[in-house]
Amino acid sequence: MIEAILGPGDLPTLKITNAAATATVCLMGAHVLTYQPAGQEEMLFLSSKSEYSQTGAPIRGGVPICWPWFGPAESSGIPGAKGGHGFARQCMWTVETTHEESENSSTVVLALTDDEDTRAIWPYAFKLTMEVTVGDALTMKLTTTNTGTTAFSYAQALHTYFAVGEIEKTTVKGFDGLAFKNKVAGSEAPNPQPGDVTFTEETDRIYFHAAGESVIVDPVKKREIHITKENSDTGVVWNPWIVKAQRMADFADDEYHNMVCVECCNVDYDAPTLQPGEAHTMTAVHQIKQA
Ligand code: TA6
Repeated sequence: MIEAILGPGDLPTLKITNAAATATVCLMGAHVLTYQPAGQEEMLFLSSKSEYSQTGAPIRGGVPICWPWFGPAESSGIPGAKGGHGFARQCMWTVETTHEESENSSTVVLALTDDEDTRAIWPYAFKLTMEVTVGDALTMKLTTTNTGTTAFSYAQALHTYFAVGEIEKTTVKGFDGLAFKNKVAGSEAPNPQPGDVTFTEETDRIYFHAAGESVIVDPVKKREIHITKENSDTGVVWNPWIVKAQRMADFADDEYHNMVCVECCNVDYDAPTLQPGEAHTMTAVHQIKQA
């Protein structure tokens, strides 16, 4: 079943229910808020202090879409840029299609096109679609089409917040041996990732040549979350830890214990450039497996 409901903050939201899972997708930002497979705990983290408004802070948790820039506006190179991670997550998207493929799979497609407000920030014609398939996995396909007459470059991320039992006991596999930028230190790390990613401090890393599968290993929830992707060569792992958690008004001080972001991206050298008429699709598949 796919229902139009008023979600948190009375924001228009699609509620998707089938035999395999339930999920909710807010039209503001085409923002996946929740995804819970049948018989499992919720996969995503949502802060208890998140705002839900078009004019306030972006939703803190779920799957924020970062587009057409990643990171602070100041470093985006876009004169009209305001705020972190682009404007797409604070625009109201439209529902393009909904489809129930089977009793175990449902797909919704949301769309965003340029308008005078977006063109005032970023002077290009585009169509964005976010295809969300809810089944025994959560699959998201983010497609950018250049509908204008001039080429443009952009950066993007599916900034997914995962619920974990305890960050200090959580490890993330799949980045072993990869070079990365340590955003906390503000520099490229001198050595590649040594083995699994573990968490003992604020962790904010952009991994390069990270096209492979990653796995969040959560011994407390006794589960693994497997992440595979297409057309994404960069990835981000983030946990704010103590001090940054205290600085975020839309994030409870102790919530850093129970979340980790593992993000599928096209950033840095991996940022796409589209000629008029060209399109690019980044796909991410997330599936819970018992540990
Ligand atoms: O992806 C990690 C990151 O870039 C961190 O540096 C931190 O800023 C996080 O995103 C949250 O960004 P936001 O704009 O949603 O507060």
